[in-house]
Amino acid sequence: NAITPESESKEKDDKDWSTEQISQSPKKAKTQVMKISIAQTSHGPEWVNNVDYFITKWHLGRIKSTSGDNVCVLLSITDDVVKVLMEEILPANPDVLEGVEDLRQLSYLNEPSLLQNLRVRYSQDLIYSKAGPVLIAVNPFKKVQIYGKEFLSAYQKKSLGAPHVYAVAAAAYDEMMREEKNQSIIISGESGAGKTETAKYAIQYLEALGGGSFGVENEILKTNRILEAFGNAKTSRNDNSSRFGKLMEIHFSAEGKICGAKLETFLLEKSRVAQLGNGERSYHIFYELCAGAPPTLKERLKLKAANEYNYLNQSNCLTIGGIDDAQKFQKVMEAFNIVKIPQEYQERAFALLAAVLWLGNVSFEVIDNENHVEVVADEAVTNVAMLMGCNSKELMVVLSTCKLQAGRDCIAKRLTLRQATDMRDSLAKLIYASLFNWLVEQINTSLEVGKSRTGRSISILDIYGFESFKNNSFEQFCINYANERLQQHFNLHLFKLEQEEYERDGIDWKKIEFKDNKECLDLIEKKPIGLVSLLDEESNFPKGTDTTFANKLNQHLKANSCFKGERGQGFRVNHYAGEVLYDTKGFLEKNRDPLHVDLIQLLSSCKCQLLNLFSTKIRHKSLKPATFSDSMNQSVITKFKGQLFKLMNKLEDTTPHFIRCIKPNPNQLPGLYEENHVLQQLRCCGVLEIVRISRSGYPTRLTHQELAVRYRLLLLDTKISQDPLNTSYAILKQYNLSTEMYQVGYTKVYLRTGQIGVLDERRKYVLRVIHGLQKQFRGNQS
Ligand code: AD9
Ligand code: MG
Repeated sequence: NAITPESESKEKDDKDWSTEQISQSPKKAKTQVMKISIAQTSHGPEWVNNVDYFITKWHLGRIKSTSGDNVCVLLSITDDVVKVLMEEILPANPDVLEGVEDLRQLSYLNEPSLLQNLRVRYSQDLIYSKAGPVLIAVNPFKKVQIYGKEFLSAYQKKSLGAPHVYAVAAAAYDEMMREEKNQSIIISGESGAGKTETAKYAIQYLEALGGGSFGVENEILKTNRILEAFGNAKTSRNDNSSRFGKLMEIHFSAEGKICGAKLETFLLEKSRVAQLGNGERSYHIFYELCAGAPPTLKERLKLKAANEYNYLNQSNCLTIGGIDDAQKFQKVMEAFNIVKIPQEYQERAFALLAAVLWLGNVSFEVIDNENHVEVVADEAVTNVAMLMGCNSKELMVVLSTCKLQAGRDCIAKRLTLRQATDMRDSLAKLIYASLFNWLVEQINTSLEVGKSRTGRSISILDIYGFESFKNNSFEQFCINYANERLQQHFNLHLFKLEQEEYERDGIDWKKIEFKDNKECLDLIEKKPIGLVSLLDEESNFPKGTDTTFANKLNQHLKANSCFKGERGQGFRVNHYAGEVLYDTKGFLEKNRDPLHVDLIQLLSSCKCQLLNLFSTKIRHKSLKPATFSDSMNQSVITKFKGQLFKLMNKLEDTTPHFIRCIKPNPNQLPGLYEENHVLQQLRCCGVLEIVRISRSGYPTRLTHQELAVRYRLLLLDTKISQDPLNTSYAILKQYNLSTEMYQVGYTKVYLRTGQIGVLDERRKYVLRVIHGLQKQFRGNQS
């Protein structure tokens, strides 16, 4: 169903074909047979929720004849001849370019050609490819024998050069040592595309380089077990989905040995603690604890099976195929020891997890006809109080009332069922998020051993990729905003690299234009009239609602071409990766993320040191003077924006290496390459952008040596010196390639799209003639 890999072996026609004439002079094509791709558009299943997304199927074929705008094409798979419009066909690449390592080697950089090239490689388990400076990793969803000791050492010794995440890590390391400049490896891609796995392989490479006397080099990967247990969950898209972003900064000594590391995390999805989509799970650690805690610990924590807890059993999904939660729990305990979390604190952490689970079972009883409630005094609330180390009466009061200041007096007002449930869930989320942050601190303390005096580091960023669902809320907005920022970084860097290469090789390089995403970033960030500012303004406004927010956007942002207002509560943003329709429902509340003073007070009154610590931290932040830039009074989006700015500043001081992970099918299955699924991601993660940049320049680059070796046989004038540069010149001249079509640099020849096809066609022709002559010669001899 794609431009099928029909190659020489299946050729129905002996005639030579050219890929070039098709775009240059269709009329000449009448007598030629060509390899082309035809698009067939039809409505497809709604795997991506863009309103009118079309599935395009590409077929490989050859042009039989042309008449006016029409072309008759012989389809390679079916042998059918179809009549299509000239504009519906695209040239395919010559077979010599099938499955190339770097997509930019392709003469024709159209979408079907890229898809075809990646498909050919994927079918041979070549999951890594390059698009110029960017590594593309297509998730194999199975074990591929390309990792481990042998490969690590081959990439260290440079005896293997094929695209690989190890090669990226090696390049980053070498450049850091050579240039004494910090490096970053920026990994992106949609959920389940393989970012976290790829990040682990990059760390594995760096760890294998060894450490000094610090011993941290063996710890970094192991801390991942803690992070994944507490920060990953099964979602509909990935059984091990990271619900936070992370930046791992690895420090090196002057000798190039690992001497420490620092972890930074972004925006953990708190809502998952209390609310699950059907078929999804909460954070792994809850199930692991229930399944794997030793009996004595279970007894102390009053722990039951996972299905007894409302927070876990609401989604009809308690286990993950092929995963043994109990065994995983052992691994987490080991990792806790590696990070040197004292036994006593480990148990406190587990007690808090149990408290969160029991909180979900706390229930309320309506006591009047205004829906006011009282907490039901059962085993759940008693256990929560015991595990948190507080008085259960006090806990019940906090969960069912709120204190109001009336003049000098403080009065308690009963909560409604809805309010009380929210209060209970807020407490669970607060405890869990604080625990997560505390663990990150513990990991950092443990990894920080030998703070690098050299300041040399490699940072690995594993952050959520662009998201576009049927329903897009505040979370998607934050994620896409982060991606928009990263995309800008990516664009700037890529263009700089391109230009540098041309300049280095001494060729004339008029600045190519490129579409940046400044307008979209302005739409989001501009002060005082941007999405973030308007959201904050409305969140601070007591009477603000999601609808008034939507109206405000409509009123103020109309002029920006990346914005489209919608009726009701929606709005559209034209992101670099496509248009996303957001629903403002819940935006204000999620952005305010109110912290209840009563809950913080409760935490500080508990007999649990961890909870006291959490409350101190929160208070410490909130007691700072309420300046505009103060972090506690900041909304979630403003905090996130600040974090992003810090991240971008850090990344800007590094040499970036980009990895784009691609998910070949939505079902997490091995061996299944769904073209449209891949295409959408190539568009989203900017691979097409790289290709577009290349297209506006000179996509084919051959060293003079390469050109000479392959095409010398075409030279009519055999007296030309053997020097590769002279040979290059002579070949280009002989074929009268217009000077606009190529440039000759110090080391390479740069060709415009399609030119290599012209040369290759000639080469084939000459080879055939030689072959014929040889045959004739042999015939004459015998
Ligand atoms: V999410 O945005 O955190 O939901 P990721 O991180 O992009 O997502 P992840 O790395 O978790 O995806 O990969 C998903 C699954 O794909 C893994 O659990 C593996 O089963 C599988 N995977 C990914 N990369 C590889 C690989 N190089 N080799 C084998 C892989 N399997
Ligand atoms: Mg992940």
